[in-house]
Amino acid sequence: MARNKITLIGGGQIGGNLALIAAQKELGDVILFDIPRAEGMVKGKTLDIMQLRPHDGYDSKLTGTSNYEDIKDSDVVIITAGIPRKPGMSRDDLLGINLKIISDVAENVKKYAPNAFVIVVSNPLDAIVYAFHKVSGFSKNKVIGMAGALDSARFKAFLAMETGYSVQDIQCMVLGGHGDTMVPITRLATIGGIPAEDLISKERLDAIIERTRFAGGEIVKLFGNGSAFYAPAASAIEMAESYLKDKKRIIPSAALCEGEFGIDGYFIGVPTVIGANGIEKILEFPLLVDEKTQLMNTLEAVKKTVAETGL
Ligand code: A3D
Repeated sequence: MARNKITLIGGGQIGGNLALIAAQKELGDVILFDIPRAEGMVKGKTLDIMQLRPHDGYDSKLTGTSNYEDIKDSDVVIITAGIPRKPGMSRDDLLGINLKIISDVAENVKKYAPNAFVIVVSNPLDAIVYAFHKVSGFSKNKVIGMAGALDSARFKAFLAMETGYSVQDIQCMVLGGHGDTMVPITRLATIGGIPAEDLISKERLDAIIERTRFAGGEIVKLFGNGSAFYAPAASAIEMAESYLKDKKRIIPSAALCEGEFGIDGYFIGVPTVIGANGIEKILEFPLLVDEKTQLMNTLEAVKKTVAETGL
């Protein structure tokens, strides 16, 4: 059986870690693509990971390239192409630059990998995934934005750090746009199946939610140059794996809503079922009034950035 082909467009911080995790999880052969200026970097990174192969014994092939023909017939494409946030820069400041980049990427993915499941990571996420969908014309089940997987993982990590209990037994869901207006559904956060609200004081829980909202910025500030990359890479791989293995995992992700949660025509973070057909379902459930208000608030923020794309 031929191995799956996983293309990573953008071979920077997240791209390199995507290649490493995809290889270590034995998901398939990896193409790490970047612009000609960065060709040496992606060739070097993939060669380095090839030399890690003898340690785990998996025979996948990793190729660094700046030639779009090499992405031909990919099963999955994960896009991190763009520039990351610098201190003082909002995700929206990135829009102008990353919009041009995503348009070029979308044209090429459409040409060379028209059947791929595409996971967009570049910021501002909700607008960039929208732009990819518009420019490529891909069907809505094949285009998804990674954000909720990361925001939920951050919420889980902070709850584990607060309680000292295993992160494995913590469940959380963060919906909405990928930005400060994201919507953590606090009542659905559980620790060992017990509502977190019953185990942690309101004051501490509020502080954890606030930290989750600004978790990306916290790391941007610490780095001083660039944004988070390990957890974002792991989050996107979790989505790719669910597609490739038809796991039907339920992962909050930016999906094109057409009426779900009262949202129409926008990509926004909602619980998605990811399987062999891509986004197989958006799991809609009743929201409390306050949650609905927060979701509409985040929708306004998403609408504003999408309007700025002019698409
Ligand atoms: P970085 O290490 O700069 O890598 C980006 C790569 O994209 C660089 O190697 C560039 O050379 C490359 N690139 C630029 N233009 C093109 C192009 N036209 N075609 C192909 N590749 C190109 O950044 P990073 O890996 O740290 O972050 C990548 C993106 O992910 C940024 O937009 C971040 O803001 C975003 N990000 C999103 C999240 C989410 O949760 C959504 C989290 C963290 C980062």
